[in-house]
Amino acid sequence: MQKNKIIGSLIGLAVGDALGAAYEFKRPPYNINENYITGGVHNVSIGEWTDDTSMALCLAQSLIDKNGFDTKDQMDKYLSWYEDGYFSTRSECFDIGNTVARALASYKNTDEPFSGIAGDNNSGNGSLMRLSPIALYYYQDKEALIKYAAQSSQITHKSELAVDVCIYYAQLIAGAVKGYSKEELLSNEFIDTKDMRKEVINVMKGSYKEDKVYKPTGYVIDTLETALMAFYRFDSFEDGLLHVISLGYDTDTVGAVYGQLAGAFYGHNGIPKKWTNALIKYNLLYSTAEELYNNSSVQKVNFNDEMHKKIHILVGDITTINSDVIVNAANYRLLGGGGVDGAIHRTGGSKILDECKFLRKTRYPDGLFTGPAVATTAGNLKAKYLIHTVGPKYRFDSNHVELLESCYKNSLMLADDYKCESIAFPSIATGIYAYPKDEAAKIAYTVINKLLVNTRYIKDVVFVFYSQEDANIFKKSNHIK
Ligand code: AR6
Repeated sequence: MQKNKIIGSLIGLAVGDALGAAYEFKRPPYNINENYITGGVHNVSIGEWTDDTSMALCLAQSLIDKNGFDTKDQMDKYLSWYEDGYFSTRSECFDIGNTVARALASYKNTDEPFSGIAGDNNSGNGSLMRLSPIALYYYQDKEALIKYAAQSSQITHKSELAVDVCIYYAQLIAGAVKGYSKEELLSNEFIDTKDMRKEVINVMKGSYKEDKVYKPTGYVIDTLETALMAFYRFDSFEDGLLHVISLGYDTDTVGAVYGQLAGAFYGHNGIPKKWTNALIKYNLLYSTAEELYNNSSVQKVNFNDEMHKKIHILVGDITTINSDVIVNAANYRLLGGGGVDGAIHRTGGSKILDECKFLRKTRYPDGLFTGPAVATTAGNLKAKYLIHTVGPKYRFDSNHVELLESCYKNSLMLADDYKCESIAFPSIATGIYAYPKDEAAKIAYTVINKLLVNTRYIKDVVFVFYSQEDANIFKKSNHIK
């Protein structure tokens, strides 16, 4: 779900830009075509996008290359776009906003990335138009999202209005990626307005709901208001986009701004194929968005407060844990053994063994392979279910990484299918099966951290270690304090 939304946001930006490009600076009323057309001030071809998308691609690529936010690298990439046509549809840059051009000139002279132009008079929409990669990369980490949305503007647009709008809009896009409804996203409670400029608060509080003439000029407040009006008023990506572009003025940018949010909300599947298919460099846009997704889902956050999902680390005996699901590091025979398996069968009692024997007679006559997961009663344990999974034997299974990933993934998803809210894992395969504890720690944490955003029911994941030393290895391997 998140992937469709992340790709939708970047492609949506480009589609809005490309559809609007041929109408830039036109005054309404005029007829718009439901397909791309050629022409306009830059004489664009069918599906050709402009500076909004080029800059968004530079920003996305920088987040990917640098594994996070790096102002200097972003400015270097913007400069190579400006000077050499990097991420342009042509061999050169053919469209650039004044504020961006001034900031880049200043950066070239001073080497100072925070070269943004300040003041209300410089509140153009040039930092908003390229914003979505920030939201797509940091959607799980609210603090970083706000900080970097602001800084991503400040390097070219230091105006408080431009910065506040970026802070606001990045949170809307992130919320849309997470699956919030329109009502939730647009409610007064969704975003903290403290310290925001009153012009921005006025829009947030609903000026976009008014029945009036919207004029999407290059002023960031106008752009924001028009994009939100369309997002609020229409029920599809297509209808909202056609409407904002029919209003004239800065059509490509209001299209791109609307497209970032609407694309995240309706997802890639919600954008008409006639528009995605004809988009220039569609594959590049798609693969960049996919890479953003792959990177963003393994953010350095160890839990997501907003979604109330948490990863806990506990030291103790897993058979005493109070959790909906307990995972057993079993062996293929499913009939008990040493280590955690032995402890679980001893404490859990004979009902577990009876069900395991039944499974062996029915579904698993040859035993359970390494990687899959199967649920049984939890017997006398304080859990609703016991999930059995067989870890890889480190020295014998050459594909031990994939197998260990599968153990965690399949157990988590099975618990979610059973509508459970909490799950406790032992350190699978790190005992008798001799998986090095630091390597296993990284795999376990990365897989769970990545998948936890997608669970419908599971909110708490507990990693249970038999000793403090093992818990410390886990923390150290994953840079957890
Ligand atoms: N609670 C929490 N963790 C425990 C407990 C416990 N009660 N007991 C051990 N550990 P292992 P494996 C830790 O050997 O490597 C069995 O015989 C332990 O310190 O149980 O996947 C099965 O039947 C270690 O870090 O599982 C299989 O034949 C981790 O749990 C084979 O062992 C896993 O150690 C599976 O080997």
